[in-house]
Amino acid sequence: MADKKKEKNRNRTIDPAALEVLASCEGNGVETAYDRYLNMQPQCQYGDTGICCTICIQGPCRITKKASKGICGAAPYTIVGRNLLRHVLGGTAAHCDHGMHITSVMREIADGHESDYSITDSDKLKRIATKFDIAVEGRSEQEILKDVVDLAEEEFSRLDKRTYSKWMEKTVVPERVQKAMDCNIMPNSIHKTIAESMAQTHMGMDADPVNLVFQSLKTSLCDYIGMHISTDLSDILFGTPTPAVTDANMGVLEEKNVNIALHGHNPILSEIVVRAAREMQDEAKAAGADDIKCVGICCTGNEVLMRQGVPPLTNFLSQELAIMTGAMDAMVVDVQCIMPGIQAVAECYHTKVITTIPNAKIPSSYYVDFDETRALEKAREIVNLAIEAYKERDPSKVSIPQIKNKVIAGFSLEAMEDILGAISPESPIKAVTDAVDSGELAGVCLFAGCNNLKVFHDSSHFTIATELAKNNVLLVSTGCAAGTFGKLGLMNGDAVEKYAGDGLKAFMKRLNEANKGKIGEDLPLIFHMGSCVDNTRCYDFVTALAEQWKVDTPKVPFVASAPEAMSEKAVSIGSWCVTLGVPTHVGVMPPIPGSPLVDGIALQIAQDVYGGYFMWEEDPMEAAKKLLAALQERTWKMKVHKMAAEKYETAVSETW
Ligand code: BF8
Ligand code: SF4
Repeated sequence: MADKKKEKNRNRTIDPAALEVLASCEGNGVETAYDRYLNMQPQCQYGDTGICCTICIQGPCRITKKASKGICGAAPYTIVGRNLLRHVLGGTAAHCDHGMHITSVMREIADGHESDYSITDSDKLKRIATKFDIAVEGRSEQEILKDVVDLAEEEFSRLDKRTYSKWMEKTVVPERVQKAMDCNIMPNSIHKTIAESMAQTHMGMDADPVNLVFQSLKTSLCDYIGMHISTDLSDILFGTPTPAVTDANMGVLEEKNVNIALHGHNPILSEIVVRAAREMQDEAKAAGADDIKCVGICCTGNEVLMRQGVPPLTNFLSQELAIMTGAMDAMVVDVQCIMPGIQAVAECYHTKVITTIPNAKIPSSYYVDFDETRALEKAREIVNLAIEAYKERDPSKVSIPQIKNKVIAGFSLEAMEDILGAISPESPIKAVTDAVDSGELAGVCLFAGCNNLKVFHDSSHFTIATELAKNNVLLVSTGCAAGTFGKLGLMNGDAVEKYAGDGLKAFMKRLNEANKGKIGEDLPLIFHMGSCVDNTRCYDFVTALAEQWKVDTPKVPFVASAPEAMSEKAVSIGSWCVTLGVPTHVGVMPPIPGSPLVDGIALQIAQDVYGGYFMWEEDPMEAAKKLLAALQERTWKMKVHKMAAEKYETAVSETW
């Protein structure tokens, strides 16, 4: 239950730049999510615990002492299970829509149509093709690409029930594929599974909570597949990220520049706007500006940070505050996590909100139909709108917090392997497994996920990460969690000195010495692995660790944490993490406890079946303890199993 006292405080953030903007705009009538959260209190407890059903229009049905079932007779476990599956579906559909969009752009290139896009990373294309047994030798790039695109399209559309997802089959350890087959949750394809799940949650369909939870997991595996396709194809199209150095937080805005925020998720739009902005300096100068500055918000910000070194401005919760600096000329958005509230805020300033995608429009915003077949032309149109807006800027409203921190980002798994390979050339990943085996590192933690006003903005991310660093956990991050760490100065070498325990410090020192001069900077405390779809890069890391240790993933001392989870995508990602063997902390209570049965499946039964499980914990210090305990349990068990294997000269036990 939320503490009512803390809900009187509008300034629910620890980001000093966000605090400064909130303070400077106090009382000026501009409303943000921080205000609306207070207006929303108290929030409905039926919805909060998952026992409100609106699946049919006899509803809403709420479970109370008087009404223990919905009008149709649905028990709380059915209502909670069905709502859970609908959440996972929302997340999966969003990621897969993103993946389809990239696939459609690749299809244009593969079919030889004229396009402003082209293949940047031919090596990655060949690596992906080889993974899927697509012939590479003696074939043109175009021929290989055509086969890769055919396969990607099939991953979305296959109806044959005897053929299973190749992207799943080839990117996880075989034991995980077997587990999915044994539990009957191995997807044939994305669209088929989404249709099944939507049908399953219709009124009068599935009432069995276990069946609903298993279908949630099957759907979440489609989320994994769609995300993996997105990452792989984006790398082929725009390049596999390599380390990039820049700054993060509001201080990256330049008063004398045309400032353009790239907000949303898909690099198809943001990459080309960055390109157009770099070509249009003269137009900006003609309007009286020094230059054009692109900055990133949310995951498309992560995409262009990873590949283009574009500075990240802020993360999800503070997106409206970016406009309130008075120095934002355009906020260009594509899909997902774009608060409709940005338009009302923009109307108090000169900022143009530019929507671009047919299924993500905001009333009163500028709409530029981003037709990828005329991508550069459209991007120039967008940049021109920003330049026009710059001329309307009111200097009396400009107030940019002078707060920024150095960020070293761009750590694709390939880039990580390059760095780890400097101390372990034969098998880069062995640098990590050796450090865990020797006790130098306690394990690895992925920080993923959003911001959520139910907890203080950025606070849980910061507290848990620094606590784990102190306890020698190697940290990787994506999404808005990575946004926090960049803004608050945890993604640079100084943070290692400040926060890492002795073991982690020693490990980082070895890495820095072996990689001297490669990046021109010391390696960061937390490795930025990209946007939310790039959580699959992090899971490839888990797979690589499992392969190195020769165990199934539930044995690997790797945990995940979404301290400020908010979106349906966070629910679907968390669900596949658990299915694929990762203990997963969620720092905001999801709408599940209305059914102790479904709650028990998430917390305990999942572990018995899949080896991964959820941990709900809102208190960040407690969460850090639970994550550490999960890592310790795994390192201890692995040691015991290894000793037994050596003694009896056998393979390491498959059980967990
Ligand atoms: O996909 S972390 S708030 S921006 S959902 Fe959204 Fe959450 Fe941010 Fe990226 Ni991911
Ligand atoms: Fe109520 Fe059943 Fe309809 Fe849900 S599906 S709203 S529980 S009648």
